[in-house]
Amino acid sequence: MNDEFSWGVATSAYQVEGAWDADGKGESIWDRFAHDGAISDTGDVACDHYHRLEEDLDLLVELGVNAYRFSIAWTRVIPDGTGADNPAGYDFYDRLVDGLLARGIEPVPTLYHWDLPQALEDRGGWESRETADAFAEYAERMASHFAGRVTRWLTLNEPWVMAFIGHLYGTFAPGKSSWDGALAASHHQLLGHGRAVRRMRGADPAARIGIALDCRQAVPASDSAVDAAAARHFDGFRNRWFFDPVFGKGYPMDMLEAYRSEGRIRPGLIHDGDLEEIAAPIDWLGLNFYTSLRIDEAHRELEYLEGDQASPPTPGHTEMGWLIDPQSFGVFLRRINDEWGPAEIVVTENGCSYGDGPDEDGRVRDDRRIAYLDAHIDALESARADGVPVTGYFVWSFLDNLEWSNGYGQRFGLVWVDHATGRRVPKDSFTWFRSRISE
Ligand code: IFM
Repeated sequence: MNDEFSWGVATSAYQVEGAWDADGKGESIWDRFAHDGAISDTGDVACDHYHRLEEDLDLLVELGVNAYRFSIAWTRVIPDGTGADNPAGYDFYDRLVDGLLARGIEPVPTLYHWDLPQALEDRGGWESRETADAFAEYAERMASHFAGRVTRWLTLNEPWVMAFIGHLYGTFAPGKSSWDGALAASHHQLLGHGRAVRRMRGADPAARIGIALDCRQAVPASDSAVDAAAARHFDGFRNRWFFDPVFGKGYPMDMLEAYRSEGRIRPGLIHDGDLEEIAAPIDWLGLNFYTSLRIDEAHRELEYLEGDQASPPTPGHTEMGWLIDPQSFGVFLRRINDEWGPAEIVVTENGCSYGDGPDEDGRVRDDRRIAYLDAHIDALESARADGVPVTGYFVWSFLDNLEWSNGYGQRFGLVWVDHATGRRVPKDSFTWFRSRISE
């Protein structure tokens, strides 16, 4: 692991790789969801990173980063999720990892960025306890295969999104919608995380393992007691439900009681010993931060539908409709340190969507992205100066990519991608980031 601060960029497999069925890859829930027409685009080609690997690795060198966060597509290495390996899939990630190491860039893989094998979904997916074991088995195989080459790992990316957008709102794969299913999916992901941590340590004692949790800072919309209570409830739904058990505090009692009284949790979901397994000590926390929300009584749970779809974007918001609030970034970093106390925090995602493309002279002038990133890095530096142990920062994203159900219309990259041809054009923010991290 680097002793120096990690400056990097992040991507995920389904959003950039393409080659959805190449060289023995199995079908994932996102392949199925997109092919069923649930979203307007597909990741079949995406940024064609699978075939443009060398070009993209060279771009990372040009950017000057010392770390690169990517995800492994489970179905590329184990097409059915359990059982036989696919050697060609391992070969792709070997080339990626070795290509990074040869260029002096640390590989930081995420094991699960929402692309569950469809074969596991057919057996119940994350609503089934068996998926936690399948995940732990897959994690162990990866840790064993990459031992000596990969040190820092992330188990899950943003389990809240998979649980609630995938299983309650239904706008992400697998497109389900029930409270008890969503809470089962959240619990089994966390159980899979805890089991994976233990098995990965057995496979590679040198592995340094974390999880990437996303958050929404919840700010009461007014001074009223009702809005304060709504913000607290929202914080439990969105943040504490994941942070508390990972850091050994169990599920927040207020949320357990609320969910039980509303009949939202399946009886028997949480087994004796599960919370101890989920709290398997981690070496570092990955934090994904984008925005905050003003919460009132009417919006105490439906944040994604109500908050994220603001359209058209207003000043002070990105093109996702997300409020720009670097101050809340600093608040949340300090809170993590005070409330959960991880040894290290790495900001595994931070960034913004703006559609700026090449001007007549071919240059992409994305000044709004530069302003967003600059303000957030300043907030991070200030938290560090106050003693918050932040050891890395990754921009989301390296390339303009498939923004899930928003398709290719939302662009988060430091590199503009022409999705018709695959042509890459580094944006002004690329040049700016290179110079900011070399200061
Ligand atoms: O694109 C996503 C990413 O996959 C997970 N975190 C948030 C990003 C922007 O929505």
